[in-house]
Amino acid sequence: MDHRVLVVDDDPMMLKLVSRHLTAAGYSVITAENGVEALRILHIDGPALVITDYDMPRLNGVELCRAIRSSEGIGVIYIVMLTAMSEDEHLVESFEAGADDFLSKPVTRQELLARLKAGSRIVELERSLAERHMAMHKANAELAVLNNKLDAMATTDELTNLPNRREAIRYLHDGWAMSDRQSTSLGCLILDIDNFKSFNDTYGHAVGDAILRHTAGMMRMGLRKGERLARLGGEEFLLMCPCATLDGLRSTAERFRRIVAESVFCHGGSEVRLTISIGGAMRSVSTASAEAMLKKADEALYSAKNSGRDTSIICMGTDDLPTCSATSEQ
Ligand code: GH3
Ligand code: MG
Ligand code: MG
Repeated sequence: MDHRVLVVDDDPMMLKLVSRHLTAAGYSVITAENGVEALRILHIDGPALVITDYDMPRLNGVELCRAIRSSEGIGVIYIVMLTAMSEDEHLVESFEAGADDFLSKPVTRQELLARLKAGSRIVELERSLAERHMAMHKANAELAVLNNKLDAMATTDELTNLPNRREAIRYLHDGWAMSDRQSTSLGCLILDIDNFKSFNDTYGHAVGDAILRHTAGMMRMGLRKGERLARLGGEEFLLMCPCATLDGLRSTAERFRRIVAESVFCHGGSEVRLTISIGGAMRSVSTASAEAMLKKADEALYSAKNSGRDTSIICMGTDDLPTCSATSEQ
């Protein structure tokens, strides 16, 4: 408990009297002869208990109260106004200015100590409330950080750091909804590493994981504005291309196919060549839903695999697969 008291009075006799009572009761007393001096003391780790005279030159008691209450640098302060005048208007003025209590002159020892004791209790309460408030504030901030981490964990694929399957499906629906809202075109691509199983079989699962990370990283670097990439699962990725034209989607698919084909994955001192096959679909008037568009892309991917891999096939939603466009540079 803080046992320091600041006594402010321009009357040296009064300062002496109050200080004597307080010192005898175990308080440590600091004195100031006017409000300006009191403010200076309060700004540098001053006491939380202040007894101030009402009538003082320069800054009077009421002005001192206002200055304390409007100062951000001063913490919890309990102010007792010392006044020779007990007219209601002075009391009201003091309380409105921020005084917590008042004492009428002549001051008796018992009343002075009783009022200060009550003040100390309130200071302690206010301080513990402020501490609790701070602790709650800190806990809330920590919770917000944790929630952000949880959100990221729920939407991120651990292996590749790309958005996960749940996010992929959200991207698909978001894209669909935006295309509805803005009457814009929409395309999507499924990108699948060729013969990935054989890498697992040849080099082991850990190297397979590294290949997945490498491929995801390469594709991420190749992203352009508006394109959204996510891992659908296994060695399959989804790329959403809002506002794409059929030609645009074709060239996007080729861009990604080349990015992977031209990338170098090194293992055991040698270079491992990787390729991907890509199936794509454009939303058309006959595409019933986002899922139907994804299914079309998957069918196109199946065709790409059947036509020898390292290739991309894109189809319009209305097209049957045989008329889809296939592009590759084999
Ligand atoms: P295709 O060219 O037809 O796509 O053949 P593929 O071998 O790439 O495809 P397939 O579906 O036959 O095999 C995919 C393999 O990917 C099987 C599965 O064990 C492996 N796989 C799926 N997820 C992971 C993973 O997170 N890490 C590793 N290392 N392997 C994975
Ligand atoms: Mg594959
Ligand atoms: Mg696959």
